Amino acid sequence: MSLRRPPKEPPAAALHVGPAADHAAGLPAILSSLRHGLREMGLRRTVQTLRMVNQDQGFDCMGCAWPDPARRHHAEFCENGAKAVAEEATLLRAGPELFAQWSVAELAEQSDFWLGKRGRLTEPLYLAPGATHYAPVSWDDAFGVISGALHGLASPDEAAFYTSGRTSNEAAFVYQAFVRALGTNNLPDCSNMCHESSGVALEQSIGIGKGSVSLEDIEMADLILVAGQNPGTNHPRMLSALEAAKDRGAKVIAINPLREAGLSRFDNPQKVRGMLGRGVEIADLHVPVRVGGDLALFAAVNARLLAADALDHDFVREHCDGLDAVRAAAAALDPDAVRAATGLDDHVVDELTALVMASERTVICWAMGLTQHRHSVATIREVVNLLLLRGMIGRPGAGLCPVRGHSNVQGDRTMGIFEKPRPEFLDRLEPVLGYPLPREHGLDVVGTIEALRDGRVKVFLGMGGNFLSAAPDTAVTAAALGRAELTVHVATKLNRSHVTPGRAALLLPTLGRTERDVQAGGEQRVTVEDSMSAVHASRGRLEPASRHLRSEVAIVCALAERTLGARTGNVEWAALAEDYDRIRELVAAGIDGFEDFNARIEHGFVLPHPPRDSRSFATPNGRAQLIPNPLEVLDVPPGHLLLQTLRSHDQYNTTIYGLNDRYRGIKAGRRVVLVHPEDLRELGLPPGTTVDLLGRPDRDGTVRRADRFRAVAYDTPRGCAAAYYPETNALVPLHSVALESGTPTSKSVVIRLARSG
Ligand SMILES: Nc1nc2c(c(=O)[nH]1)N[C@H]1C(S)=C(S)[C@@H](COP(=O)(O)OP(=O)(O)OC[C@H]3O[C@@H](n4cnc5c(=O)[nH]c(N)nc54)[C@H](O)[C@@H]3O)O[C@H]1N2
Ligand SMILES: Nc1nc2c(c(=O)[nH]1)N[C@H]1C(S)=C(S)[C@@H](COP(=O)(O)OP(=O)(O)OC[C@H]3O[C@@H](n4cnc5c(=O)[nH]c(N)nc54)[C@H](O)[C@@H]3O)O[C@H]1N2
Ligand SMILES: [Mo]
Repeated sequence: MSLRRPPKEPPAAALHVGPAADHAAGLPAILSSLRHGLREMGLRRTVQTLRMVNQDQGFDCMGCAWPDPARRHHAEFCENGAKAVAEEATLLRAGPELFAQWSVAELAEQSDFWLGKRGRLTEPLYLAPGATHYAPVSWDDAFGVISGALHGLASPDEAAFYTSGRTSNEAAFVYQAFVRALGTNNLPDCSNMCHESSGVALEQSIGIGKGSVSLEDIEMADLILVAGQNPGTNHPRMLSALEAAKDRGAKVIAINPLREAGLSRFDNPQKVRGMLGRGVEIADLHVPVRVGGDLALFAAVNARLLAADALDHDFVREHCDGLDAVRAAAAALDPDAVRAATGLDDHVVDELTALVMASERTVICWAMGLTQHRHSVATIREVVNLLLLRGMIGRPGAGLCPVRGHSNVQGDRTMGIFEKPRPEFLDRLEPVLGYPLPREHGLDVVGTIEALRDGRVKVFLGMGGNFLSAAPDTAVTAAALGRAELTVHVATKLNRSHVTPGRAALLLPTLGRTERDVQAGGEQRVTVEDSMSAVHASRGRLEPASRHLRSEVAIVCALAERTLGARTGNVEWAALAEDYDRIRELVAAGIDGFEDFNARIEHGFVLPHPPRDSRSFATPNGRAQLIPNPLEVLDVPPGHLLLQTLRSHDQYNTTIYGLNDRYRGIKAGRRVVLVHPEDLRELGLPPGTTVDLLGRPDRDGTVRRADRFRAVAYDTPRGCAAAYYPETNALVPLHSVALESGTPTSKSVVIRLARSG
């Protein structure tokens, strides 16, 4: 294949819109993942790799953070995981020839899809100040460049260290230890854009920022609410758990502006009836809430529970504060405001409430549809209020289930990847590391972009991820990164952040989770924590994509040694990289819940969760908090729509696998905007019209825009629209963040449509 001529993406005219599917998985899912695997890896490697996903001696799937069932199917099969694995285990290589031929400016003109399809990075690369092309550099020189830049800063707070959620516990632990040894808490991470709102709300309400259920709880529940989540695409293995619950008689309610395929019917590819395409109906009730209407919806359900006195009085008396305040807020709730915010008829809310009242074991699952709005923290507190009023925390078959995205995003937080570490966390860790840890809060993702833009941060290091494309306000973020003196990315594959460099840039290739990690002390394992706080080992088996690759742990330790010297406090950096057991010893001594870490990874273990384990709450007064939340109705001016930016079936965050969204009937293109047919009619835009998406002007008159989208008539509530991330990130204003959590409001962007010129 000639590197000069990229395979052209299909022209806009190829885009095809068919009917949306009413079910997920089944045979098409298997065929799709096999096709993807074969194209990237060939037959032998496909079979070899897929056999090791989530098996006892294999690697942890990077597809999502949904836990593994104790009894595994022969292949714990999921299209999502198979594609994520193929993406990493691909035989394609982005070697130095590619970077010799293509300038950074030329690479930047290519699509995300094209960049990712170049294959695995093979050697460290350096873009010197003023250079046009990345060129190979030795690891040693690369570390020299970074340590030189860090030493040149007036303060360690002029550097920021991003983490994406694939980083293992071991790498995350040494990374935060290094960053804090430098003297800063500038540790932004993908969580800031993801489940931060969940963490903030849960900390306030129940004293711990994690979910309170196990997989068994899901299977034992009699009622499961799935709010703001599209498991058929993003957590396909969750459908098996929902199916198991349904087999035992549970009811499932989907709360979602869209009627997502996996929730309406699921053909379990592990079962014959699923293979033949006669799956089970998953959702018993679909609640088509307006975008951003969940706060009002949950408040309205809670008001009905209070009015009917359908409370677990013993639980509330023994464990909760705030009943009177919540009662007063419920009494003051304005039914018209609820109707305006939710777009729902009262009888739908009544039906939902009746199901909640009839349930003895309720689980609520949620994801980005709840966390990426201005009032997300309040929304999630209202979700918690519901379960507290009903006594559904710390009861088998019941509880809170924020479904995480990246496979170790929860573990990274546990290891201390957090710009606002709790003092108790630092107090416990400090004597173990043996050097002082900074206390002042650091920058989150949005804070980092602002600081780069204003010249307050000069060195940016990304441990994985694709900071530019994942972040809001693409043009602003690109310009901000461009002002940095040095940008460094530790990565497996090429992406847009790498071709939007600072004045100088380094690209450091690393091992993926599928690959063998051999250090001086022998072959290494790493560990990860899933969405339900279970920690287990992961061991790669494939030969690394190139002999130059280093593990994330090895990269951090070598950089720390180069920058700080061989030893900092009690930490000997090189020794940690030789044998990861030594890292786990530090974790065992310094972080709660990891006693005997090395001994226990063999079989895995579940971290303590006081509300789940003993109905105890580590809030300031030891009680769970019922918190009243004033209603917010988003203001959408006439002629405007409320846009949510979501994932297609053929992408993993900013990595685009393909251009189809099978379940939603979209083929061969991603620049589509889904709008209610009546709204299109009122706007005078027949389906199929090419439109530009325009944001509301800023005070200085700036209008954010994303051009040339196909308008598609779709079953979504009136006044709402949907389009894919990351193409639409340019529309999300940097300053538009969730109250208290700072999460960009990627699920509620006010836009208008204009016919493209
Ligand atoms: N294949 C695949 N798997 C993934 C990922 C991926 O990109 N691809 N990403 C991973 C990551 S990091 C994450 S965080 C998760 C994300 O998993 P999801 O949260 O399922 O991802 P989104 O596509 O953002 O979908 C949000 C869902 O919320 C709904 N929604 C939008 N706005 C609202 C609202 O206001 N209220 C309600 N009730 N619903 C709303 C949308 O219609 C959509 O169904 O998936 C993880 N798994
Ligand atoms: N508009 C809008 N924006 C969003 C969202 C949204 O719903 N709408 N969702 C947000 C969410 S939930 C999230 S989590 C973020 C995601 O933000 P990120 O986590 O930053 O983005 P990813 O696309 O997951 O990162 C992919 C890159 O990670 C690198 N990579 C893959 N595997 C490894 C590995 O093992 N090690 C290393 N070092 N690198 C690796 C590859 O180079 C790949 O290109 O985006 C957020 N942005
Ligand atoms: Mo995420």
